[in-house]
Amino acid sequence: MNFVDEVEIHVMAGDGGRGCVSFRHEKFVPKGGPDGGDGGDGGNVVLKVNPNLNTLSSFRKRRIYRAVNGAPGMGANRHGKSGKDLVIPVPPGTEVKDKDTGAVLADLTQPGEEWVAARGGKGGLGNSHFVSATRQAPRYAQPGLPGEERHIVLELKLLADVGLVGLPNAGKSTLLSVVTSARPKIANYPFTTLVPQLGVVDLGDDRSFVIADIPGLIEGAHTGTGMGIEFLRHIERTKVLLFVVDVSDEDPCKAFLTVWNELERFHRCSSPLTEKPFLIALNKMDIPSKEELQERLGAIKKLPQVSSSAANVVCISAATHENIAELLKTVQGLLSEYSTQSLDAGQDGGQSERFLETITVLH
Ligand SMILES: Nc1nc2c(ncn2[C@@H]2O[C@H](COP(=O)(O)OP(=O)(O)OP(=O)(O)O)[C@@H](O)[C@H]2O)c(=O)[nH]1
Ligand SMILES: [Mg+2]
Repeated sequence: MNFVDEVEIHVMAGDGGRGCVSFRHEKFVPKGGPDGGDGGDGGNVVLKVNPNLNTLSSFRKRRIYRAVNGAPGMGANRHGKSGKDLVIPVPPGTEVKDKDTGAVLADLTQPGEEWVAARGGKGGLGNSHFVSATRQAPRYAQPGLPGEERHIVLELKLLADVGLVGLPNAGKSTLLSVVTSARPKIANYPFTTLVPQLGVVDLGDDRSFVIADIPGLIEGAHTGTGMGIEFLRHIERTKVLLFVVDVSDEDPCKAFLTVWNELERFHRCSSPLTEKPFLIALNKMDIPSKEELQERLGAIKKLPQVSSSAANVVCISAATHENIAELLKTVQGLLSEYSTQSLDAGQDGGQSERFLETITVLH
């Protein structure tokens, strides 16, 4: 998937058309009254959510967006035509920021949702508006106002239900490729995944969920080490986190805690990522001996982060597919729990609707 997650564009609304200076020309009336029409308003630049889009890649080809100017007013009190709005389609989950201040201007999530990025200038009034007792023949009309223009940054946050997190080389992409039709790059070296990937897990009976695979995290990722933690924004809105830990590693607890600590340091979210419901997949169970596996599984379960939240730990092998079906069932269970809870609390915020939209896109 050609995935572009951040683009900068320049939006320019249309200028208002100028008002007209004109006088009635009637037979036998040498000096008719003023009849200059108003200028038309400039067109707005509008961003509109199109649920059939899932990338910002179209913005690579075009950076400048200009709406049409309003037409000038004309004689006989005819108003100028208003400029047409320029409507730019964006995918659901697009956050808009001011390029200069970094302030978040809009968060566009619902299909059909619209946001005016630059407002068109008002058209000027024609001279017929400026008649007064002392001035019967005004030779003045207003100019149109200039349209707004600004540089904005569009940032796409993937809308996935489950976010895969783990150290590089843990097997996240392999797992994604096994449970979805996504074909991410897989290789036996760290940082194979450079851009986030999405995939749909189809459980049949109309049950499915979306998984996001992001680049691996390492210690110090929050300071920019490795690929950094910028990619975590793509899992900010997932309902559940799935930690993928390489159980062939002698110390899988350390691997888990490294990732956990980095997630705790990601402060962009309203609530810490570590407060999300999570589960752990101990991957590569085909490599260690049975005893090693039991010992490592026990150690992980005893970690306070895991025991206090009663999180599920499942041993799997993405390579041999062992226990993959069980893992998916557990994930689905956790997601259903989440949905019931958030529906009770009224916090779903249309997420399930959006998630369905995403699925239709990806199939
Ligand atoms: N033996 C074994 N090897 C596995 C298993 N899962 C993944 N691998 C191998 O582990 C290596 C890393 O797999 P990836 O899926 O690329 O790992 P990743 O977590 O996506 O890595 P990054 O993208 O770098 O973060 C590859 O050589 C895989 O073939 C498994 O269950 N058993
Ligand atoms: Mg990967």
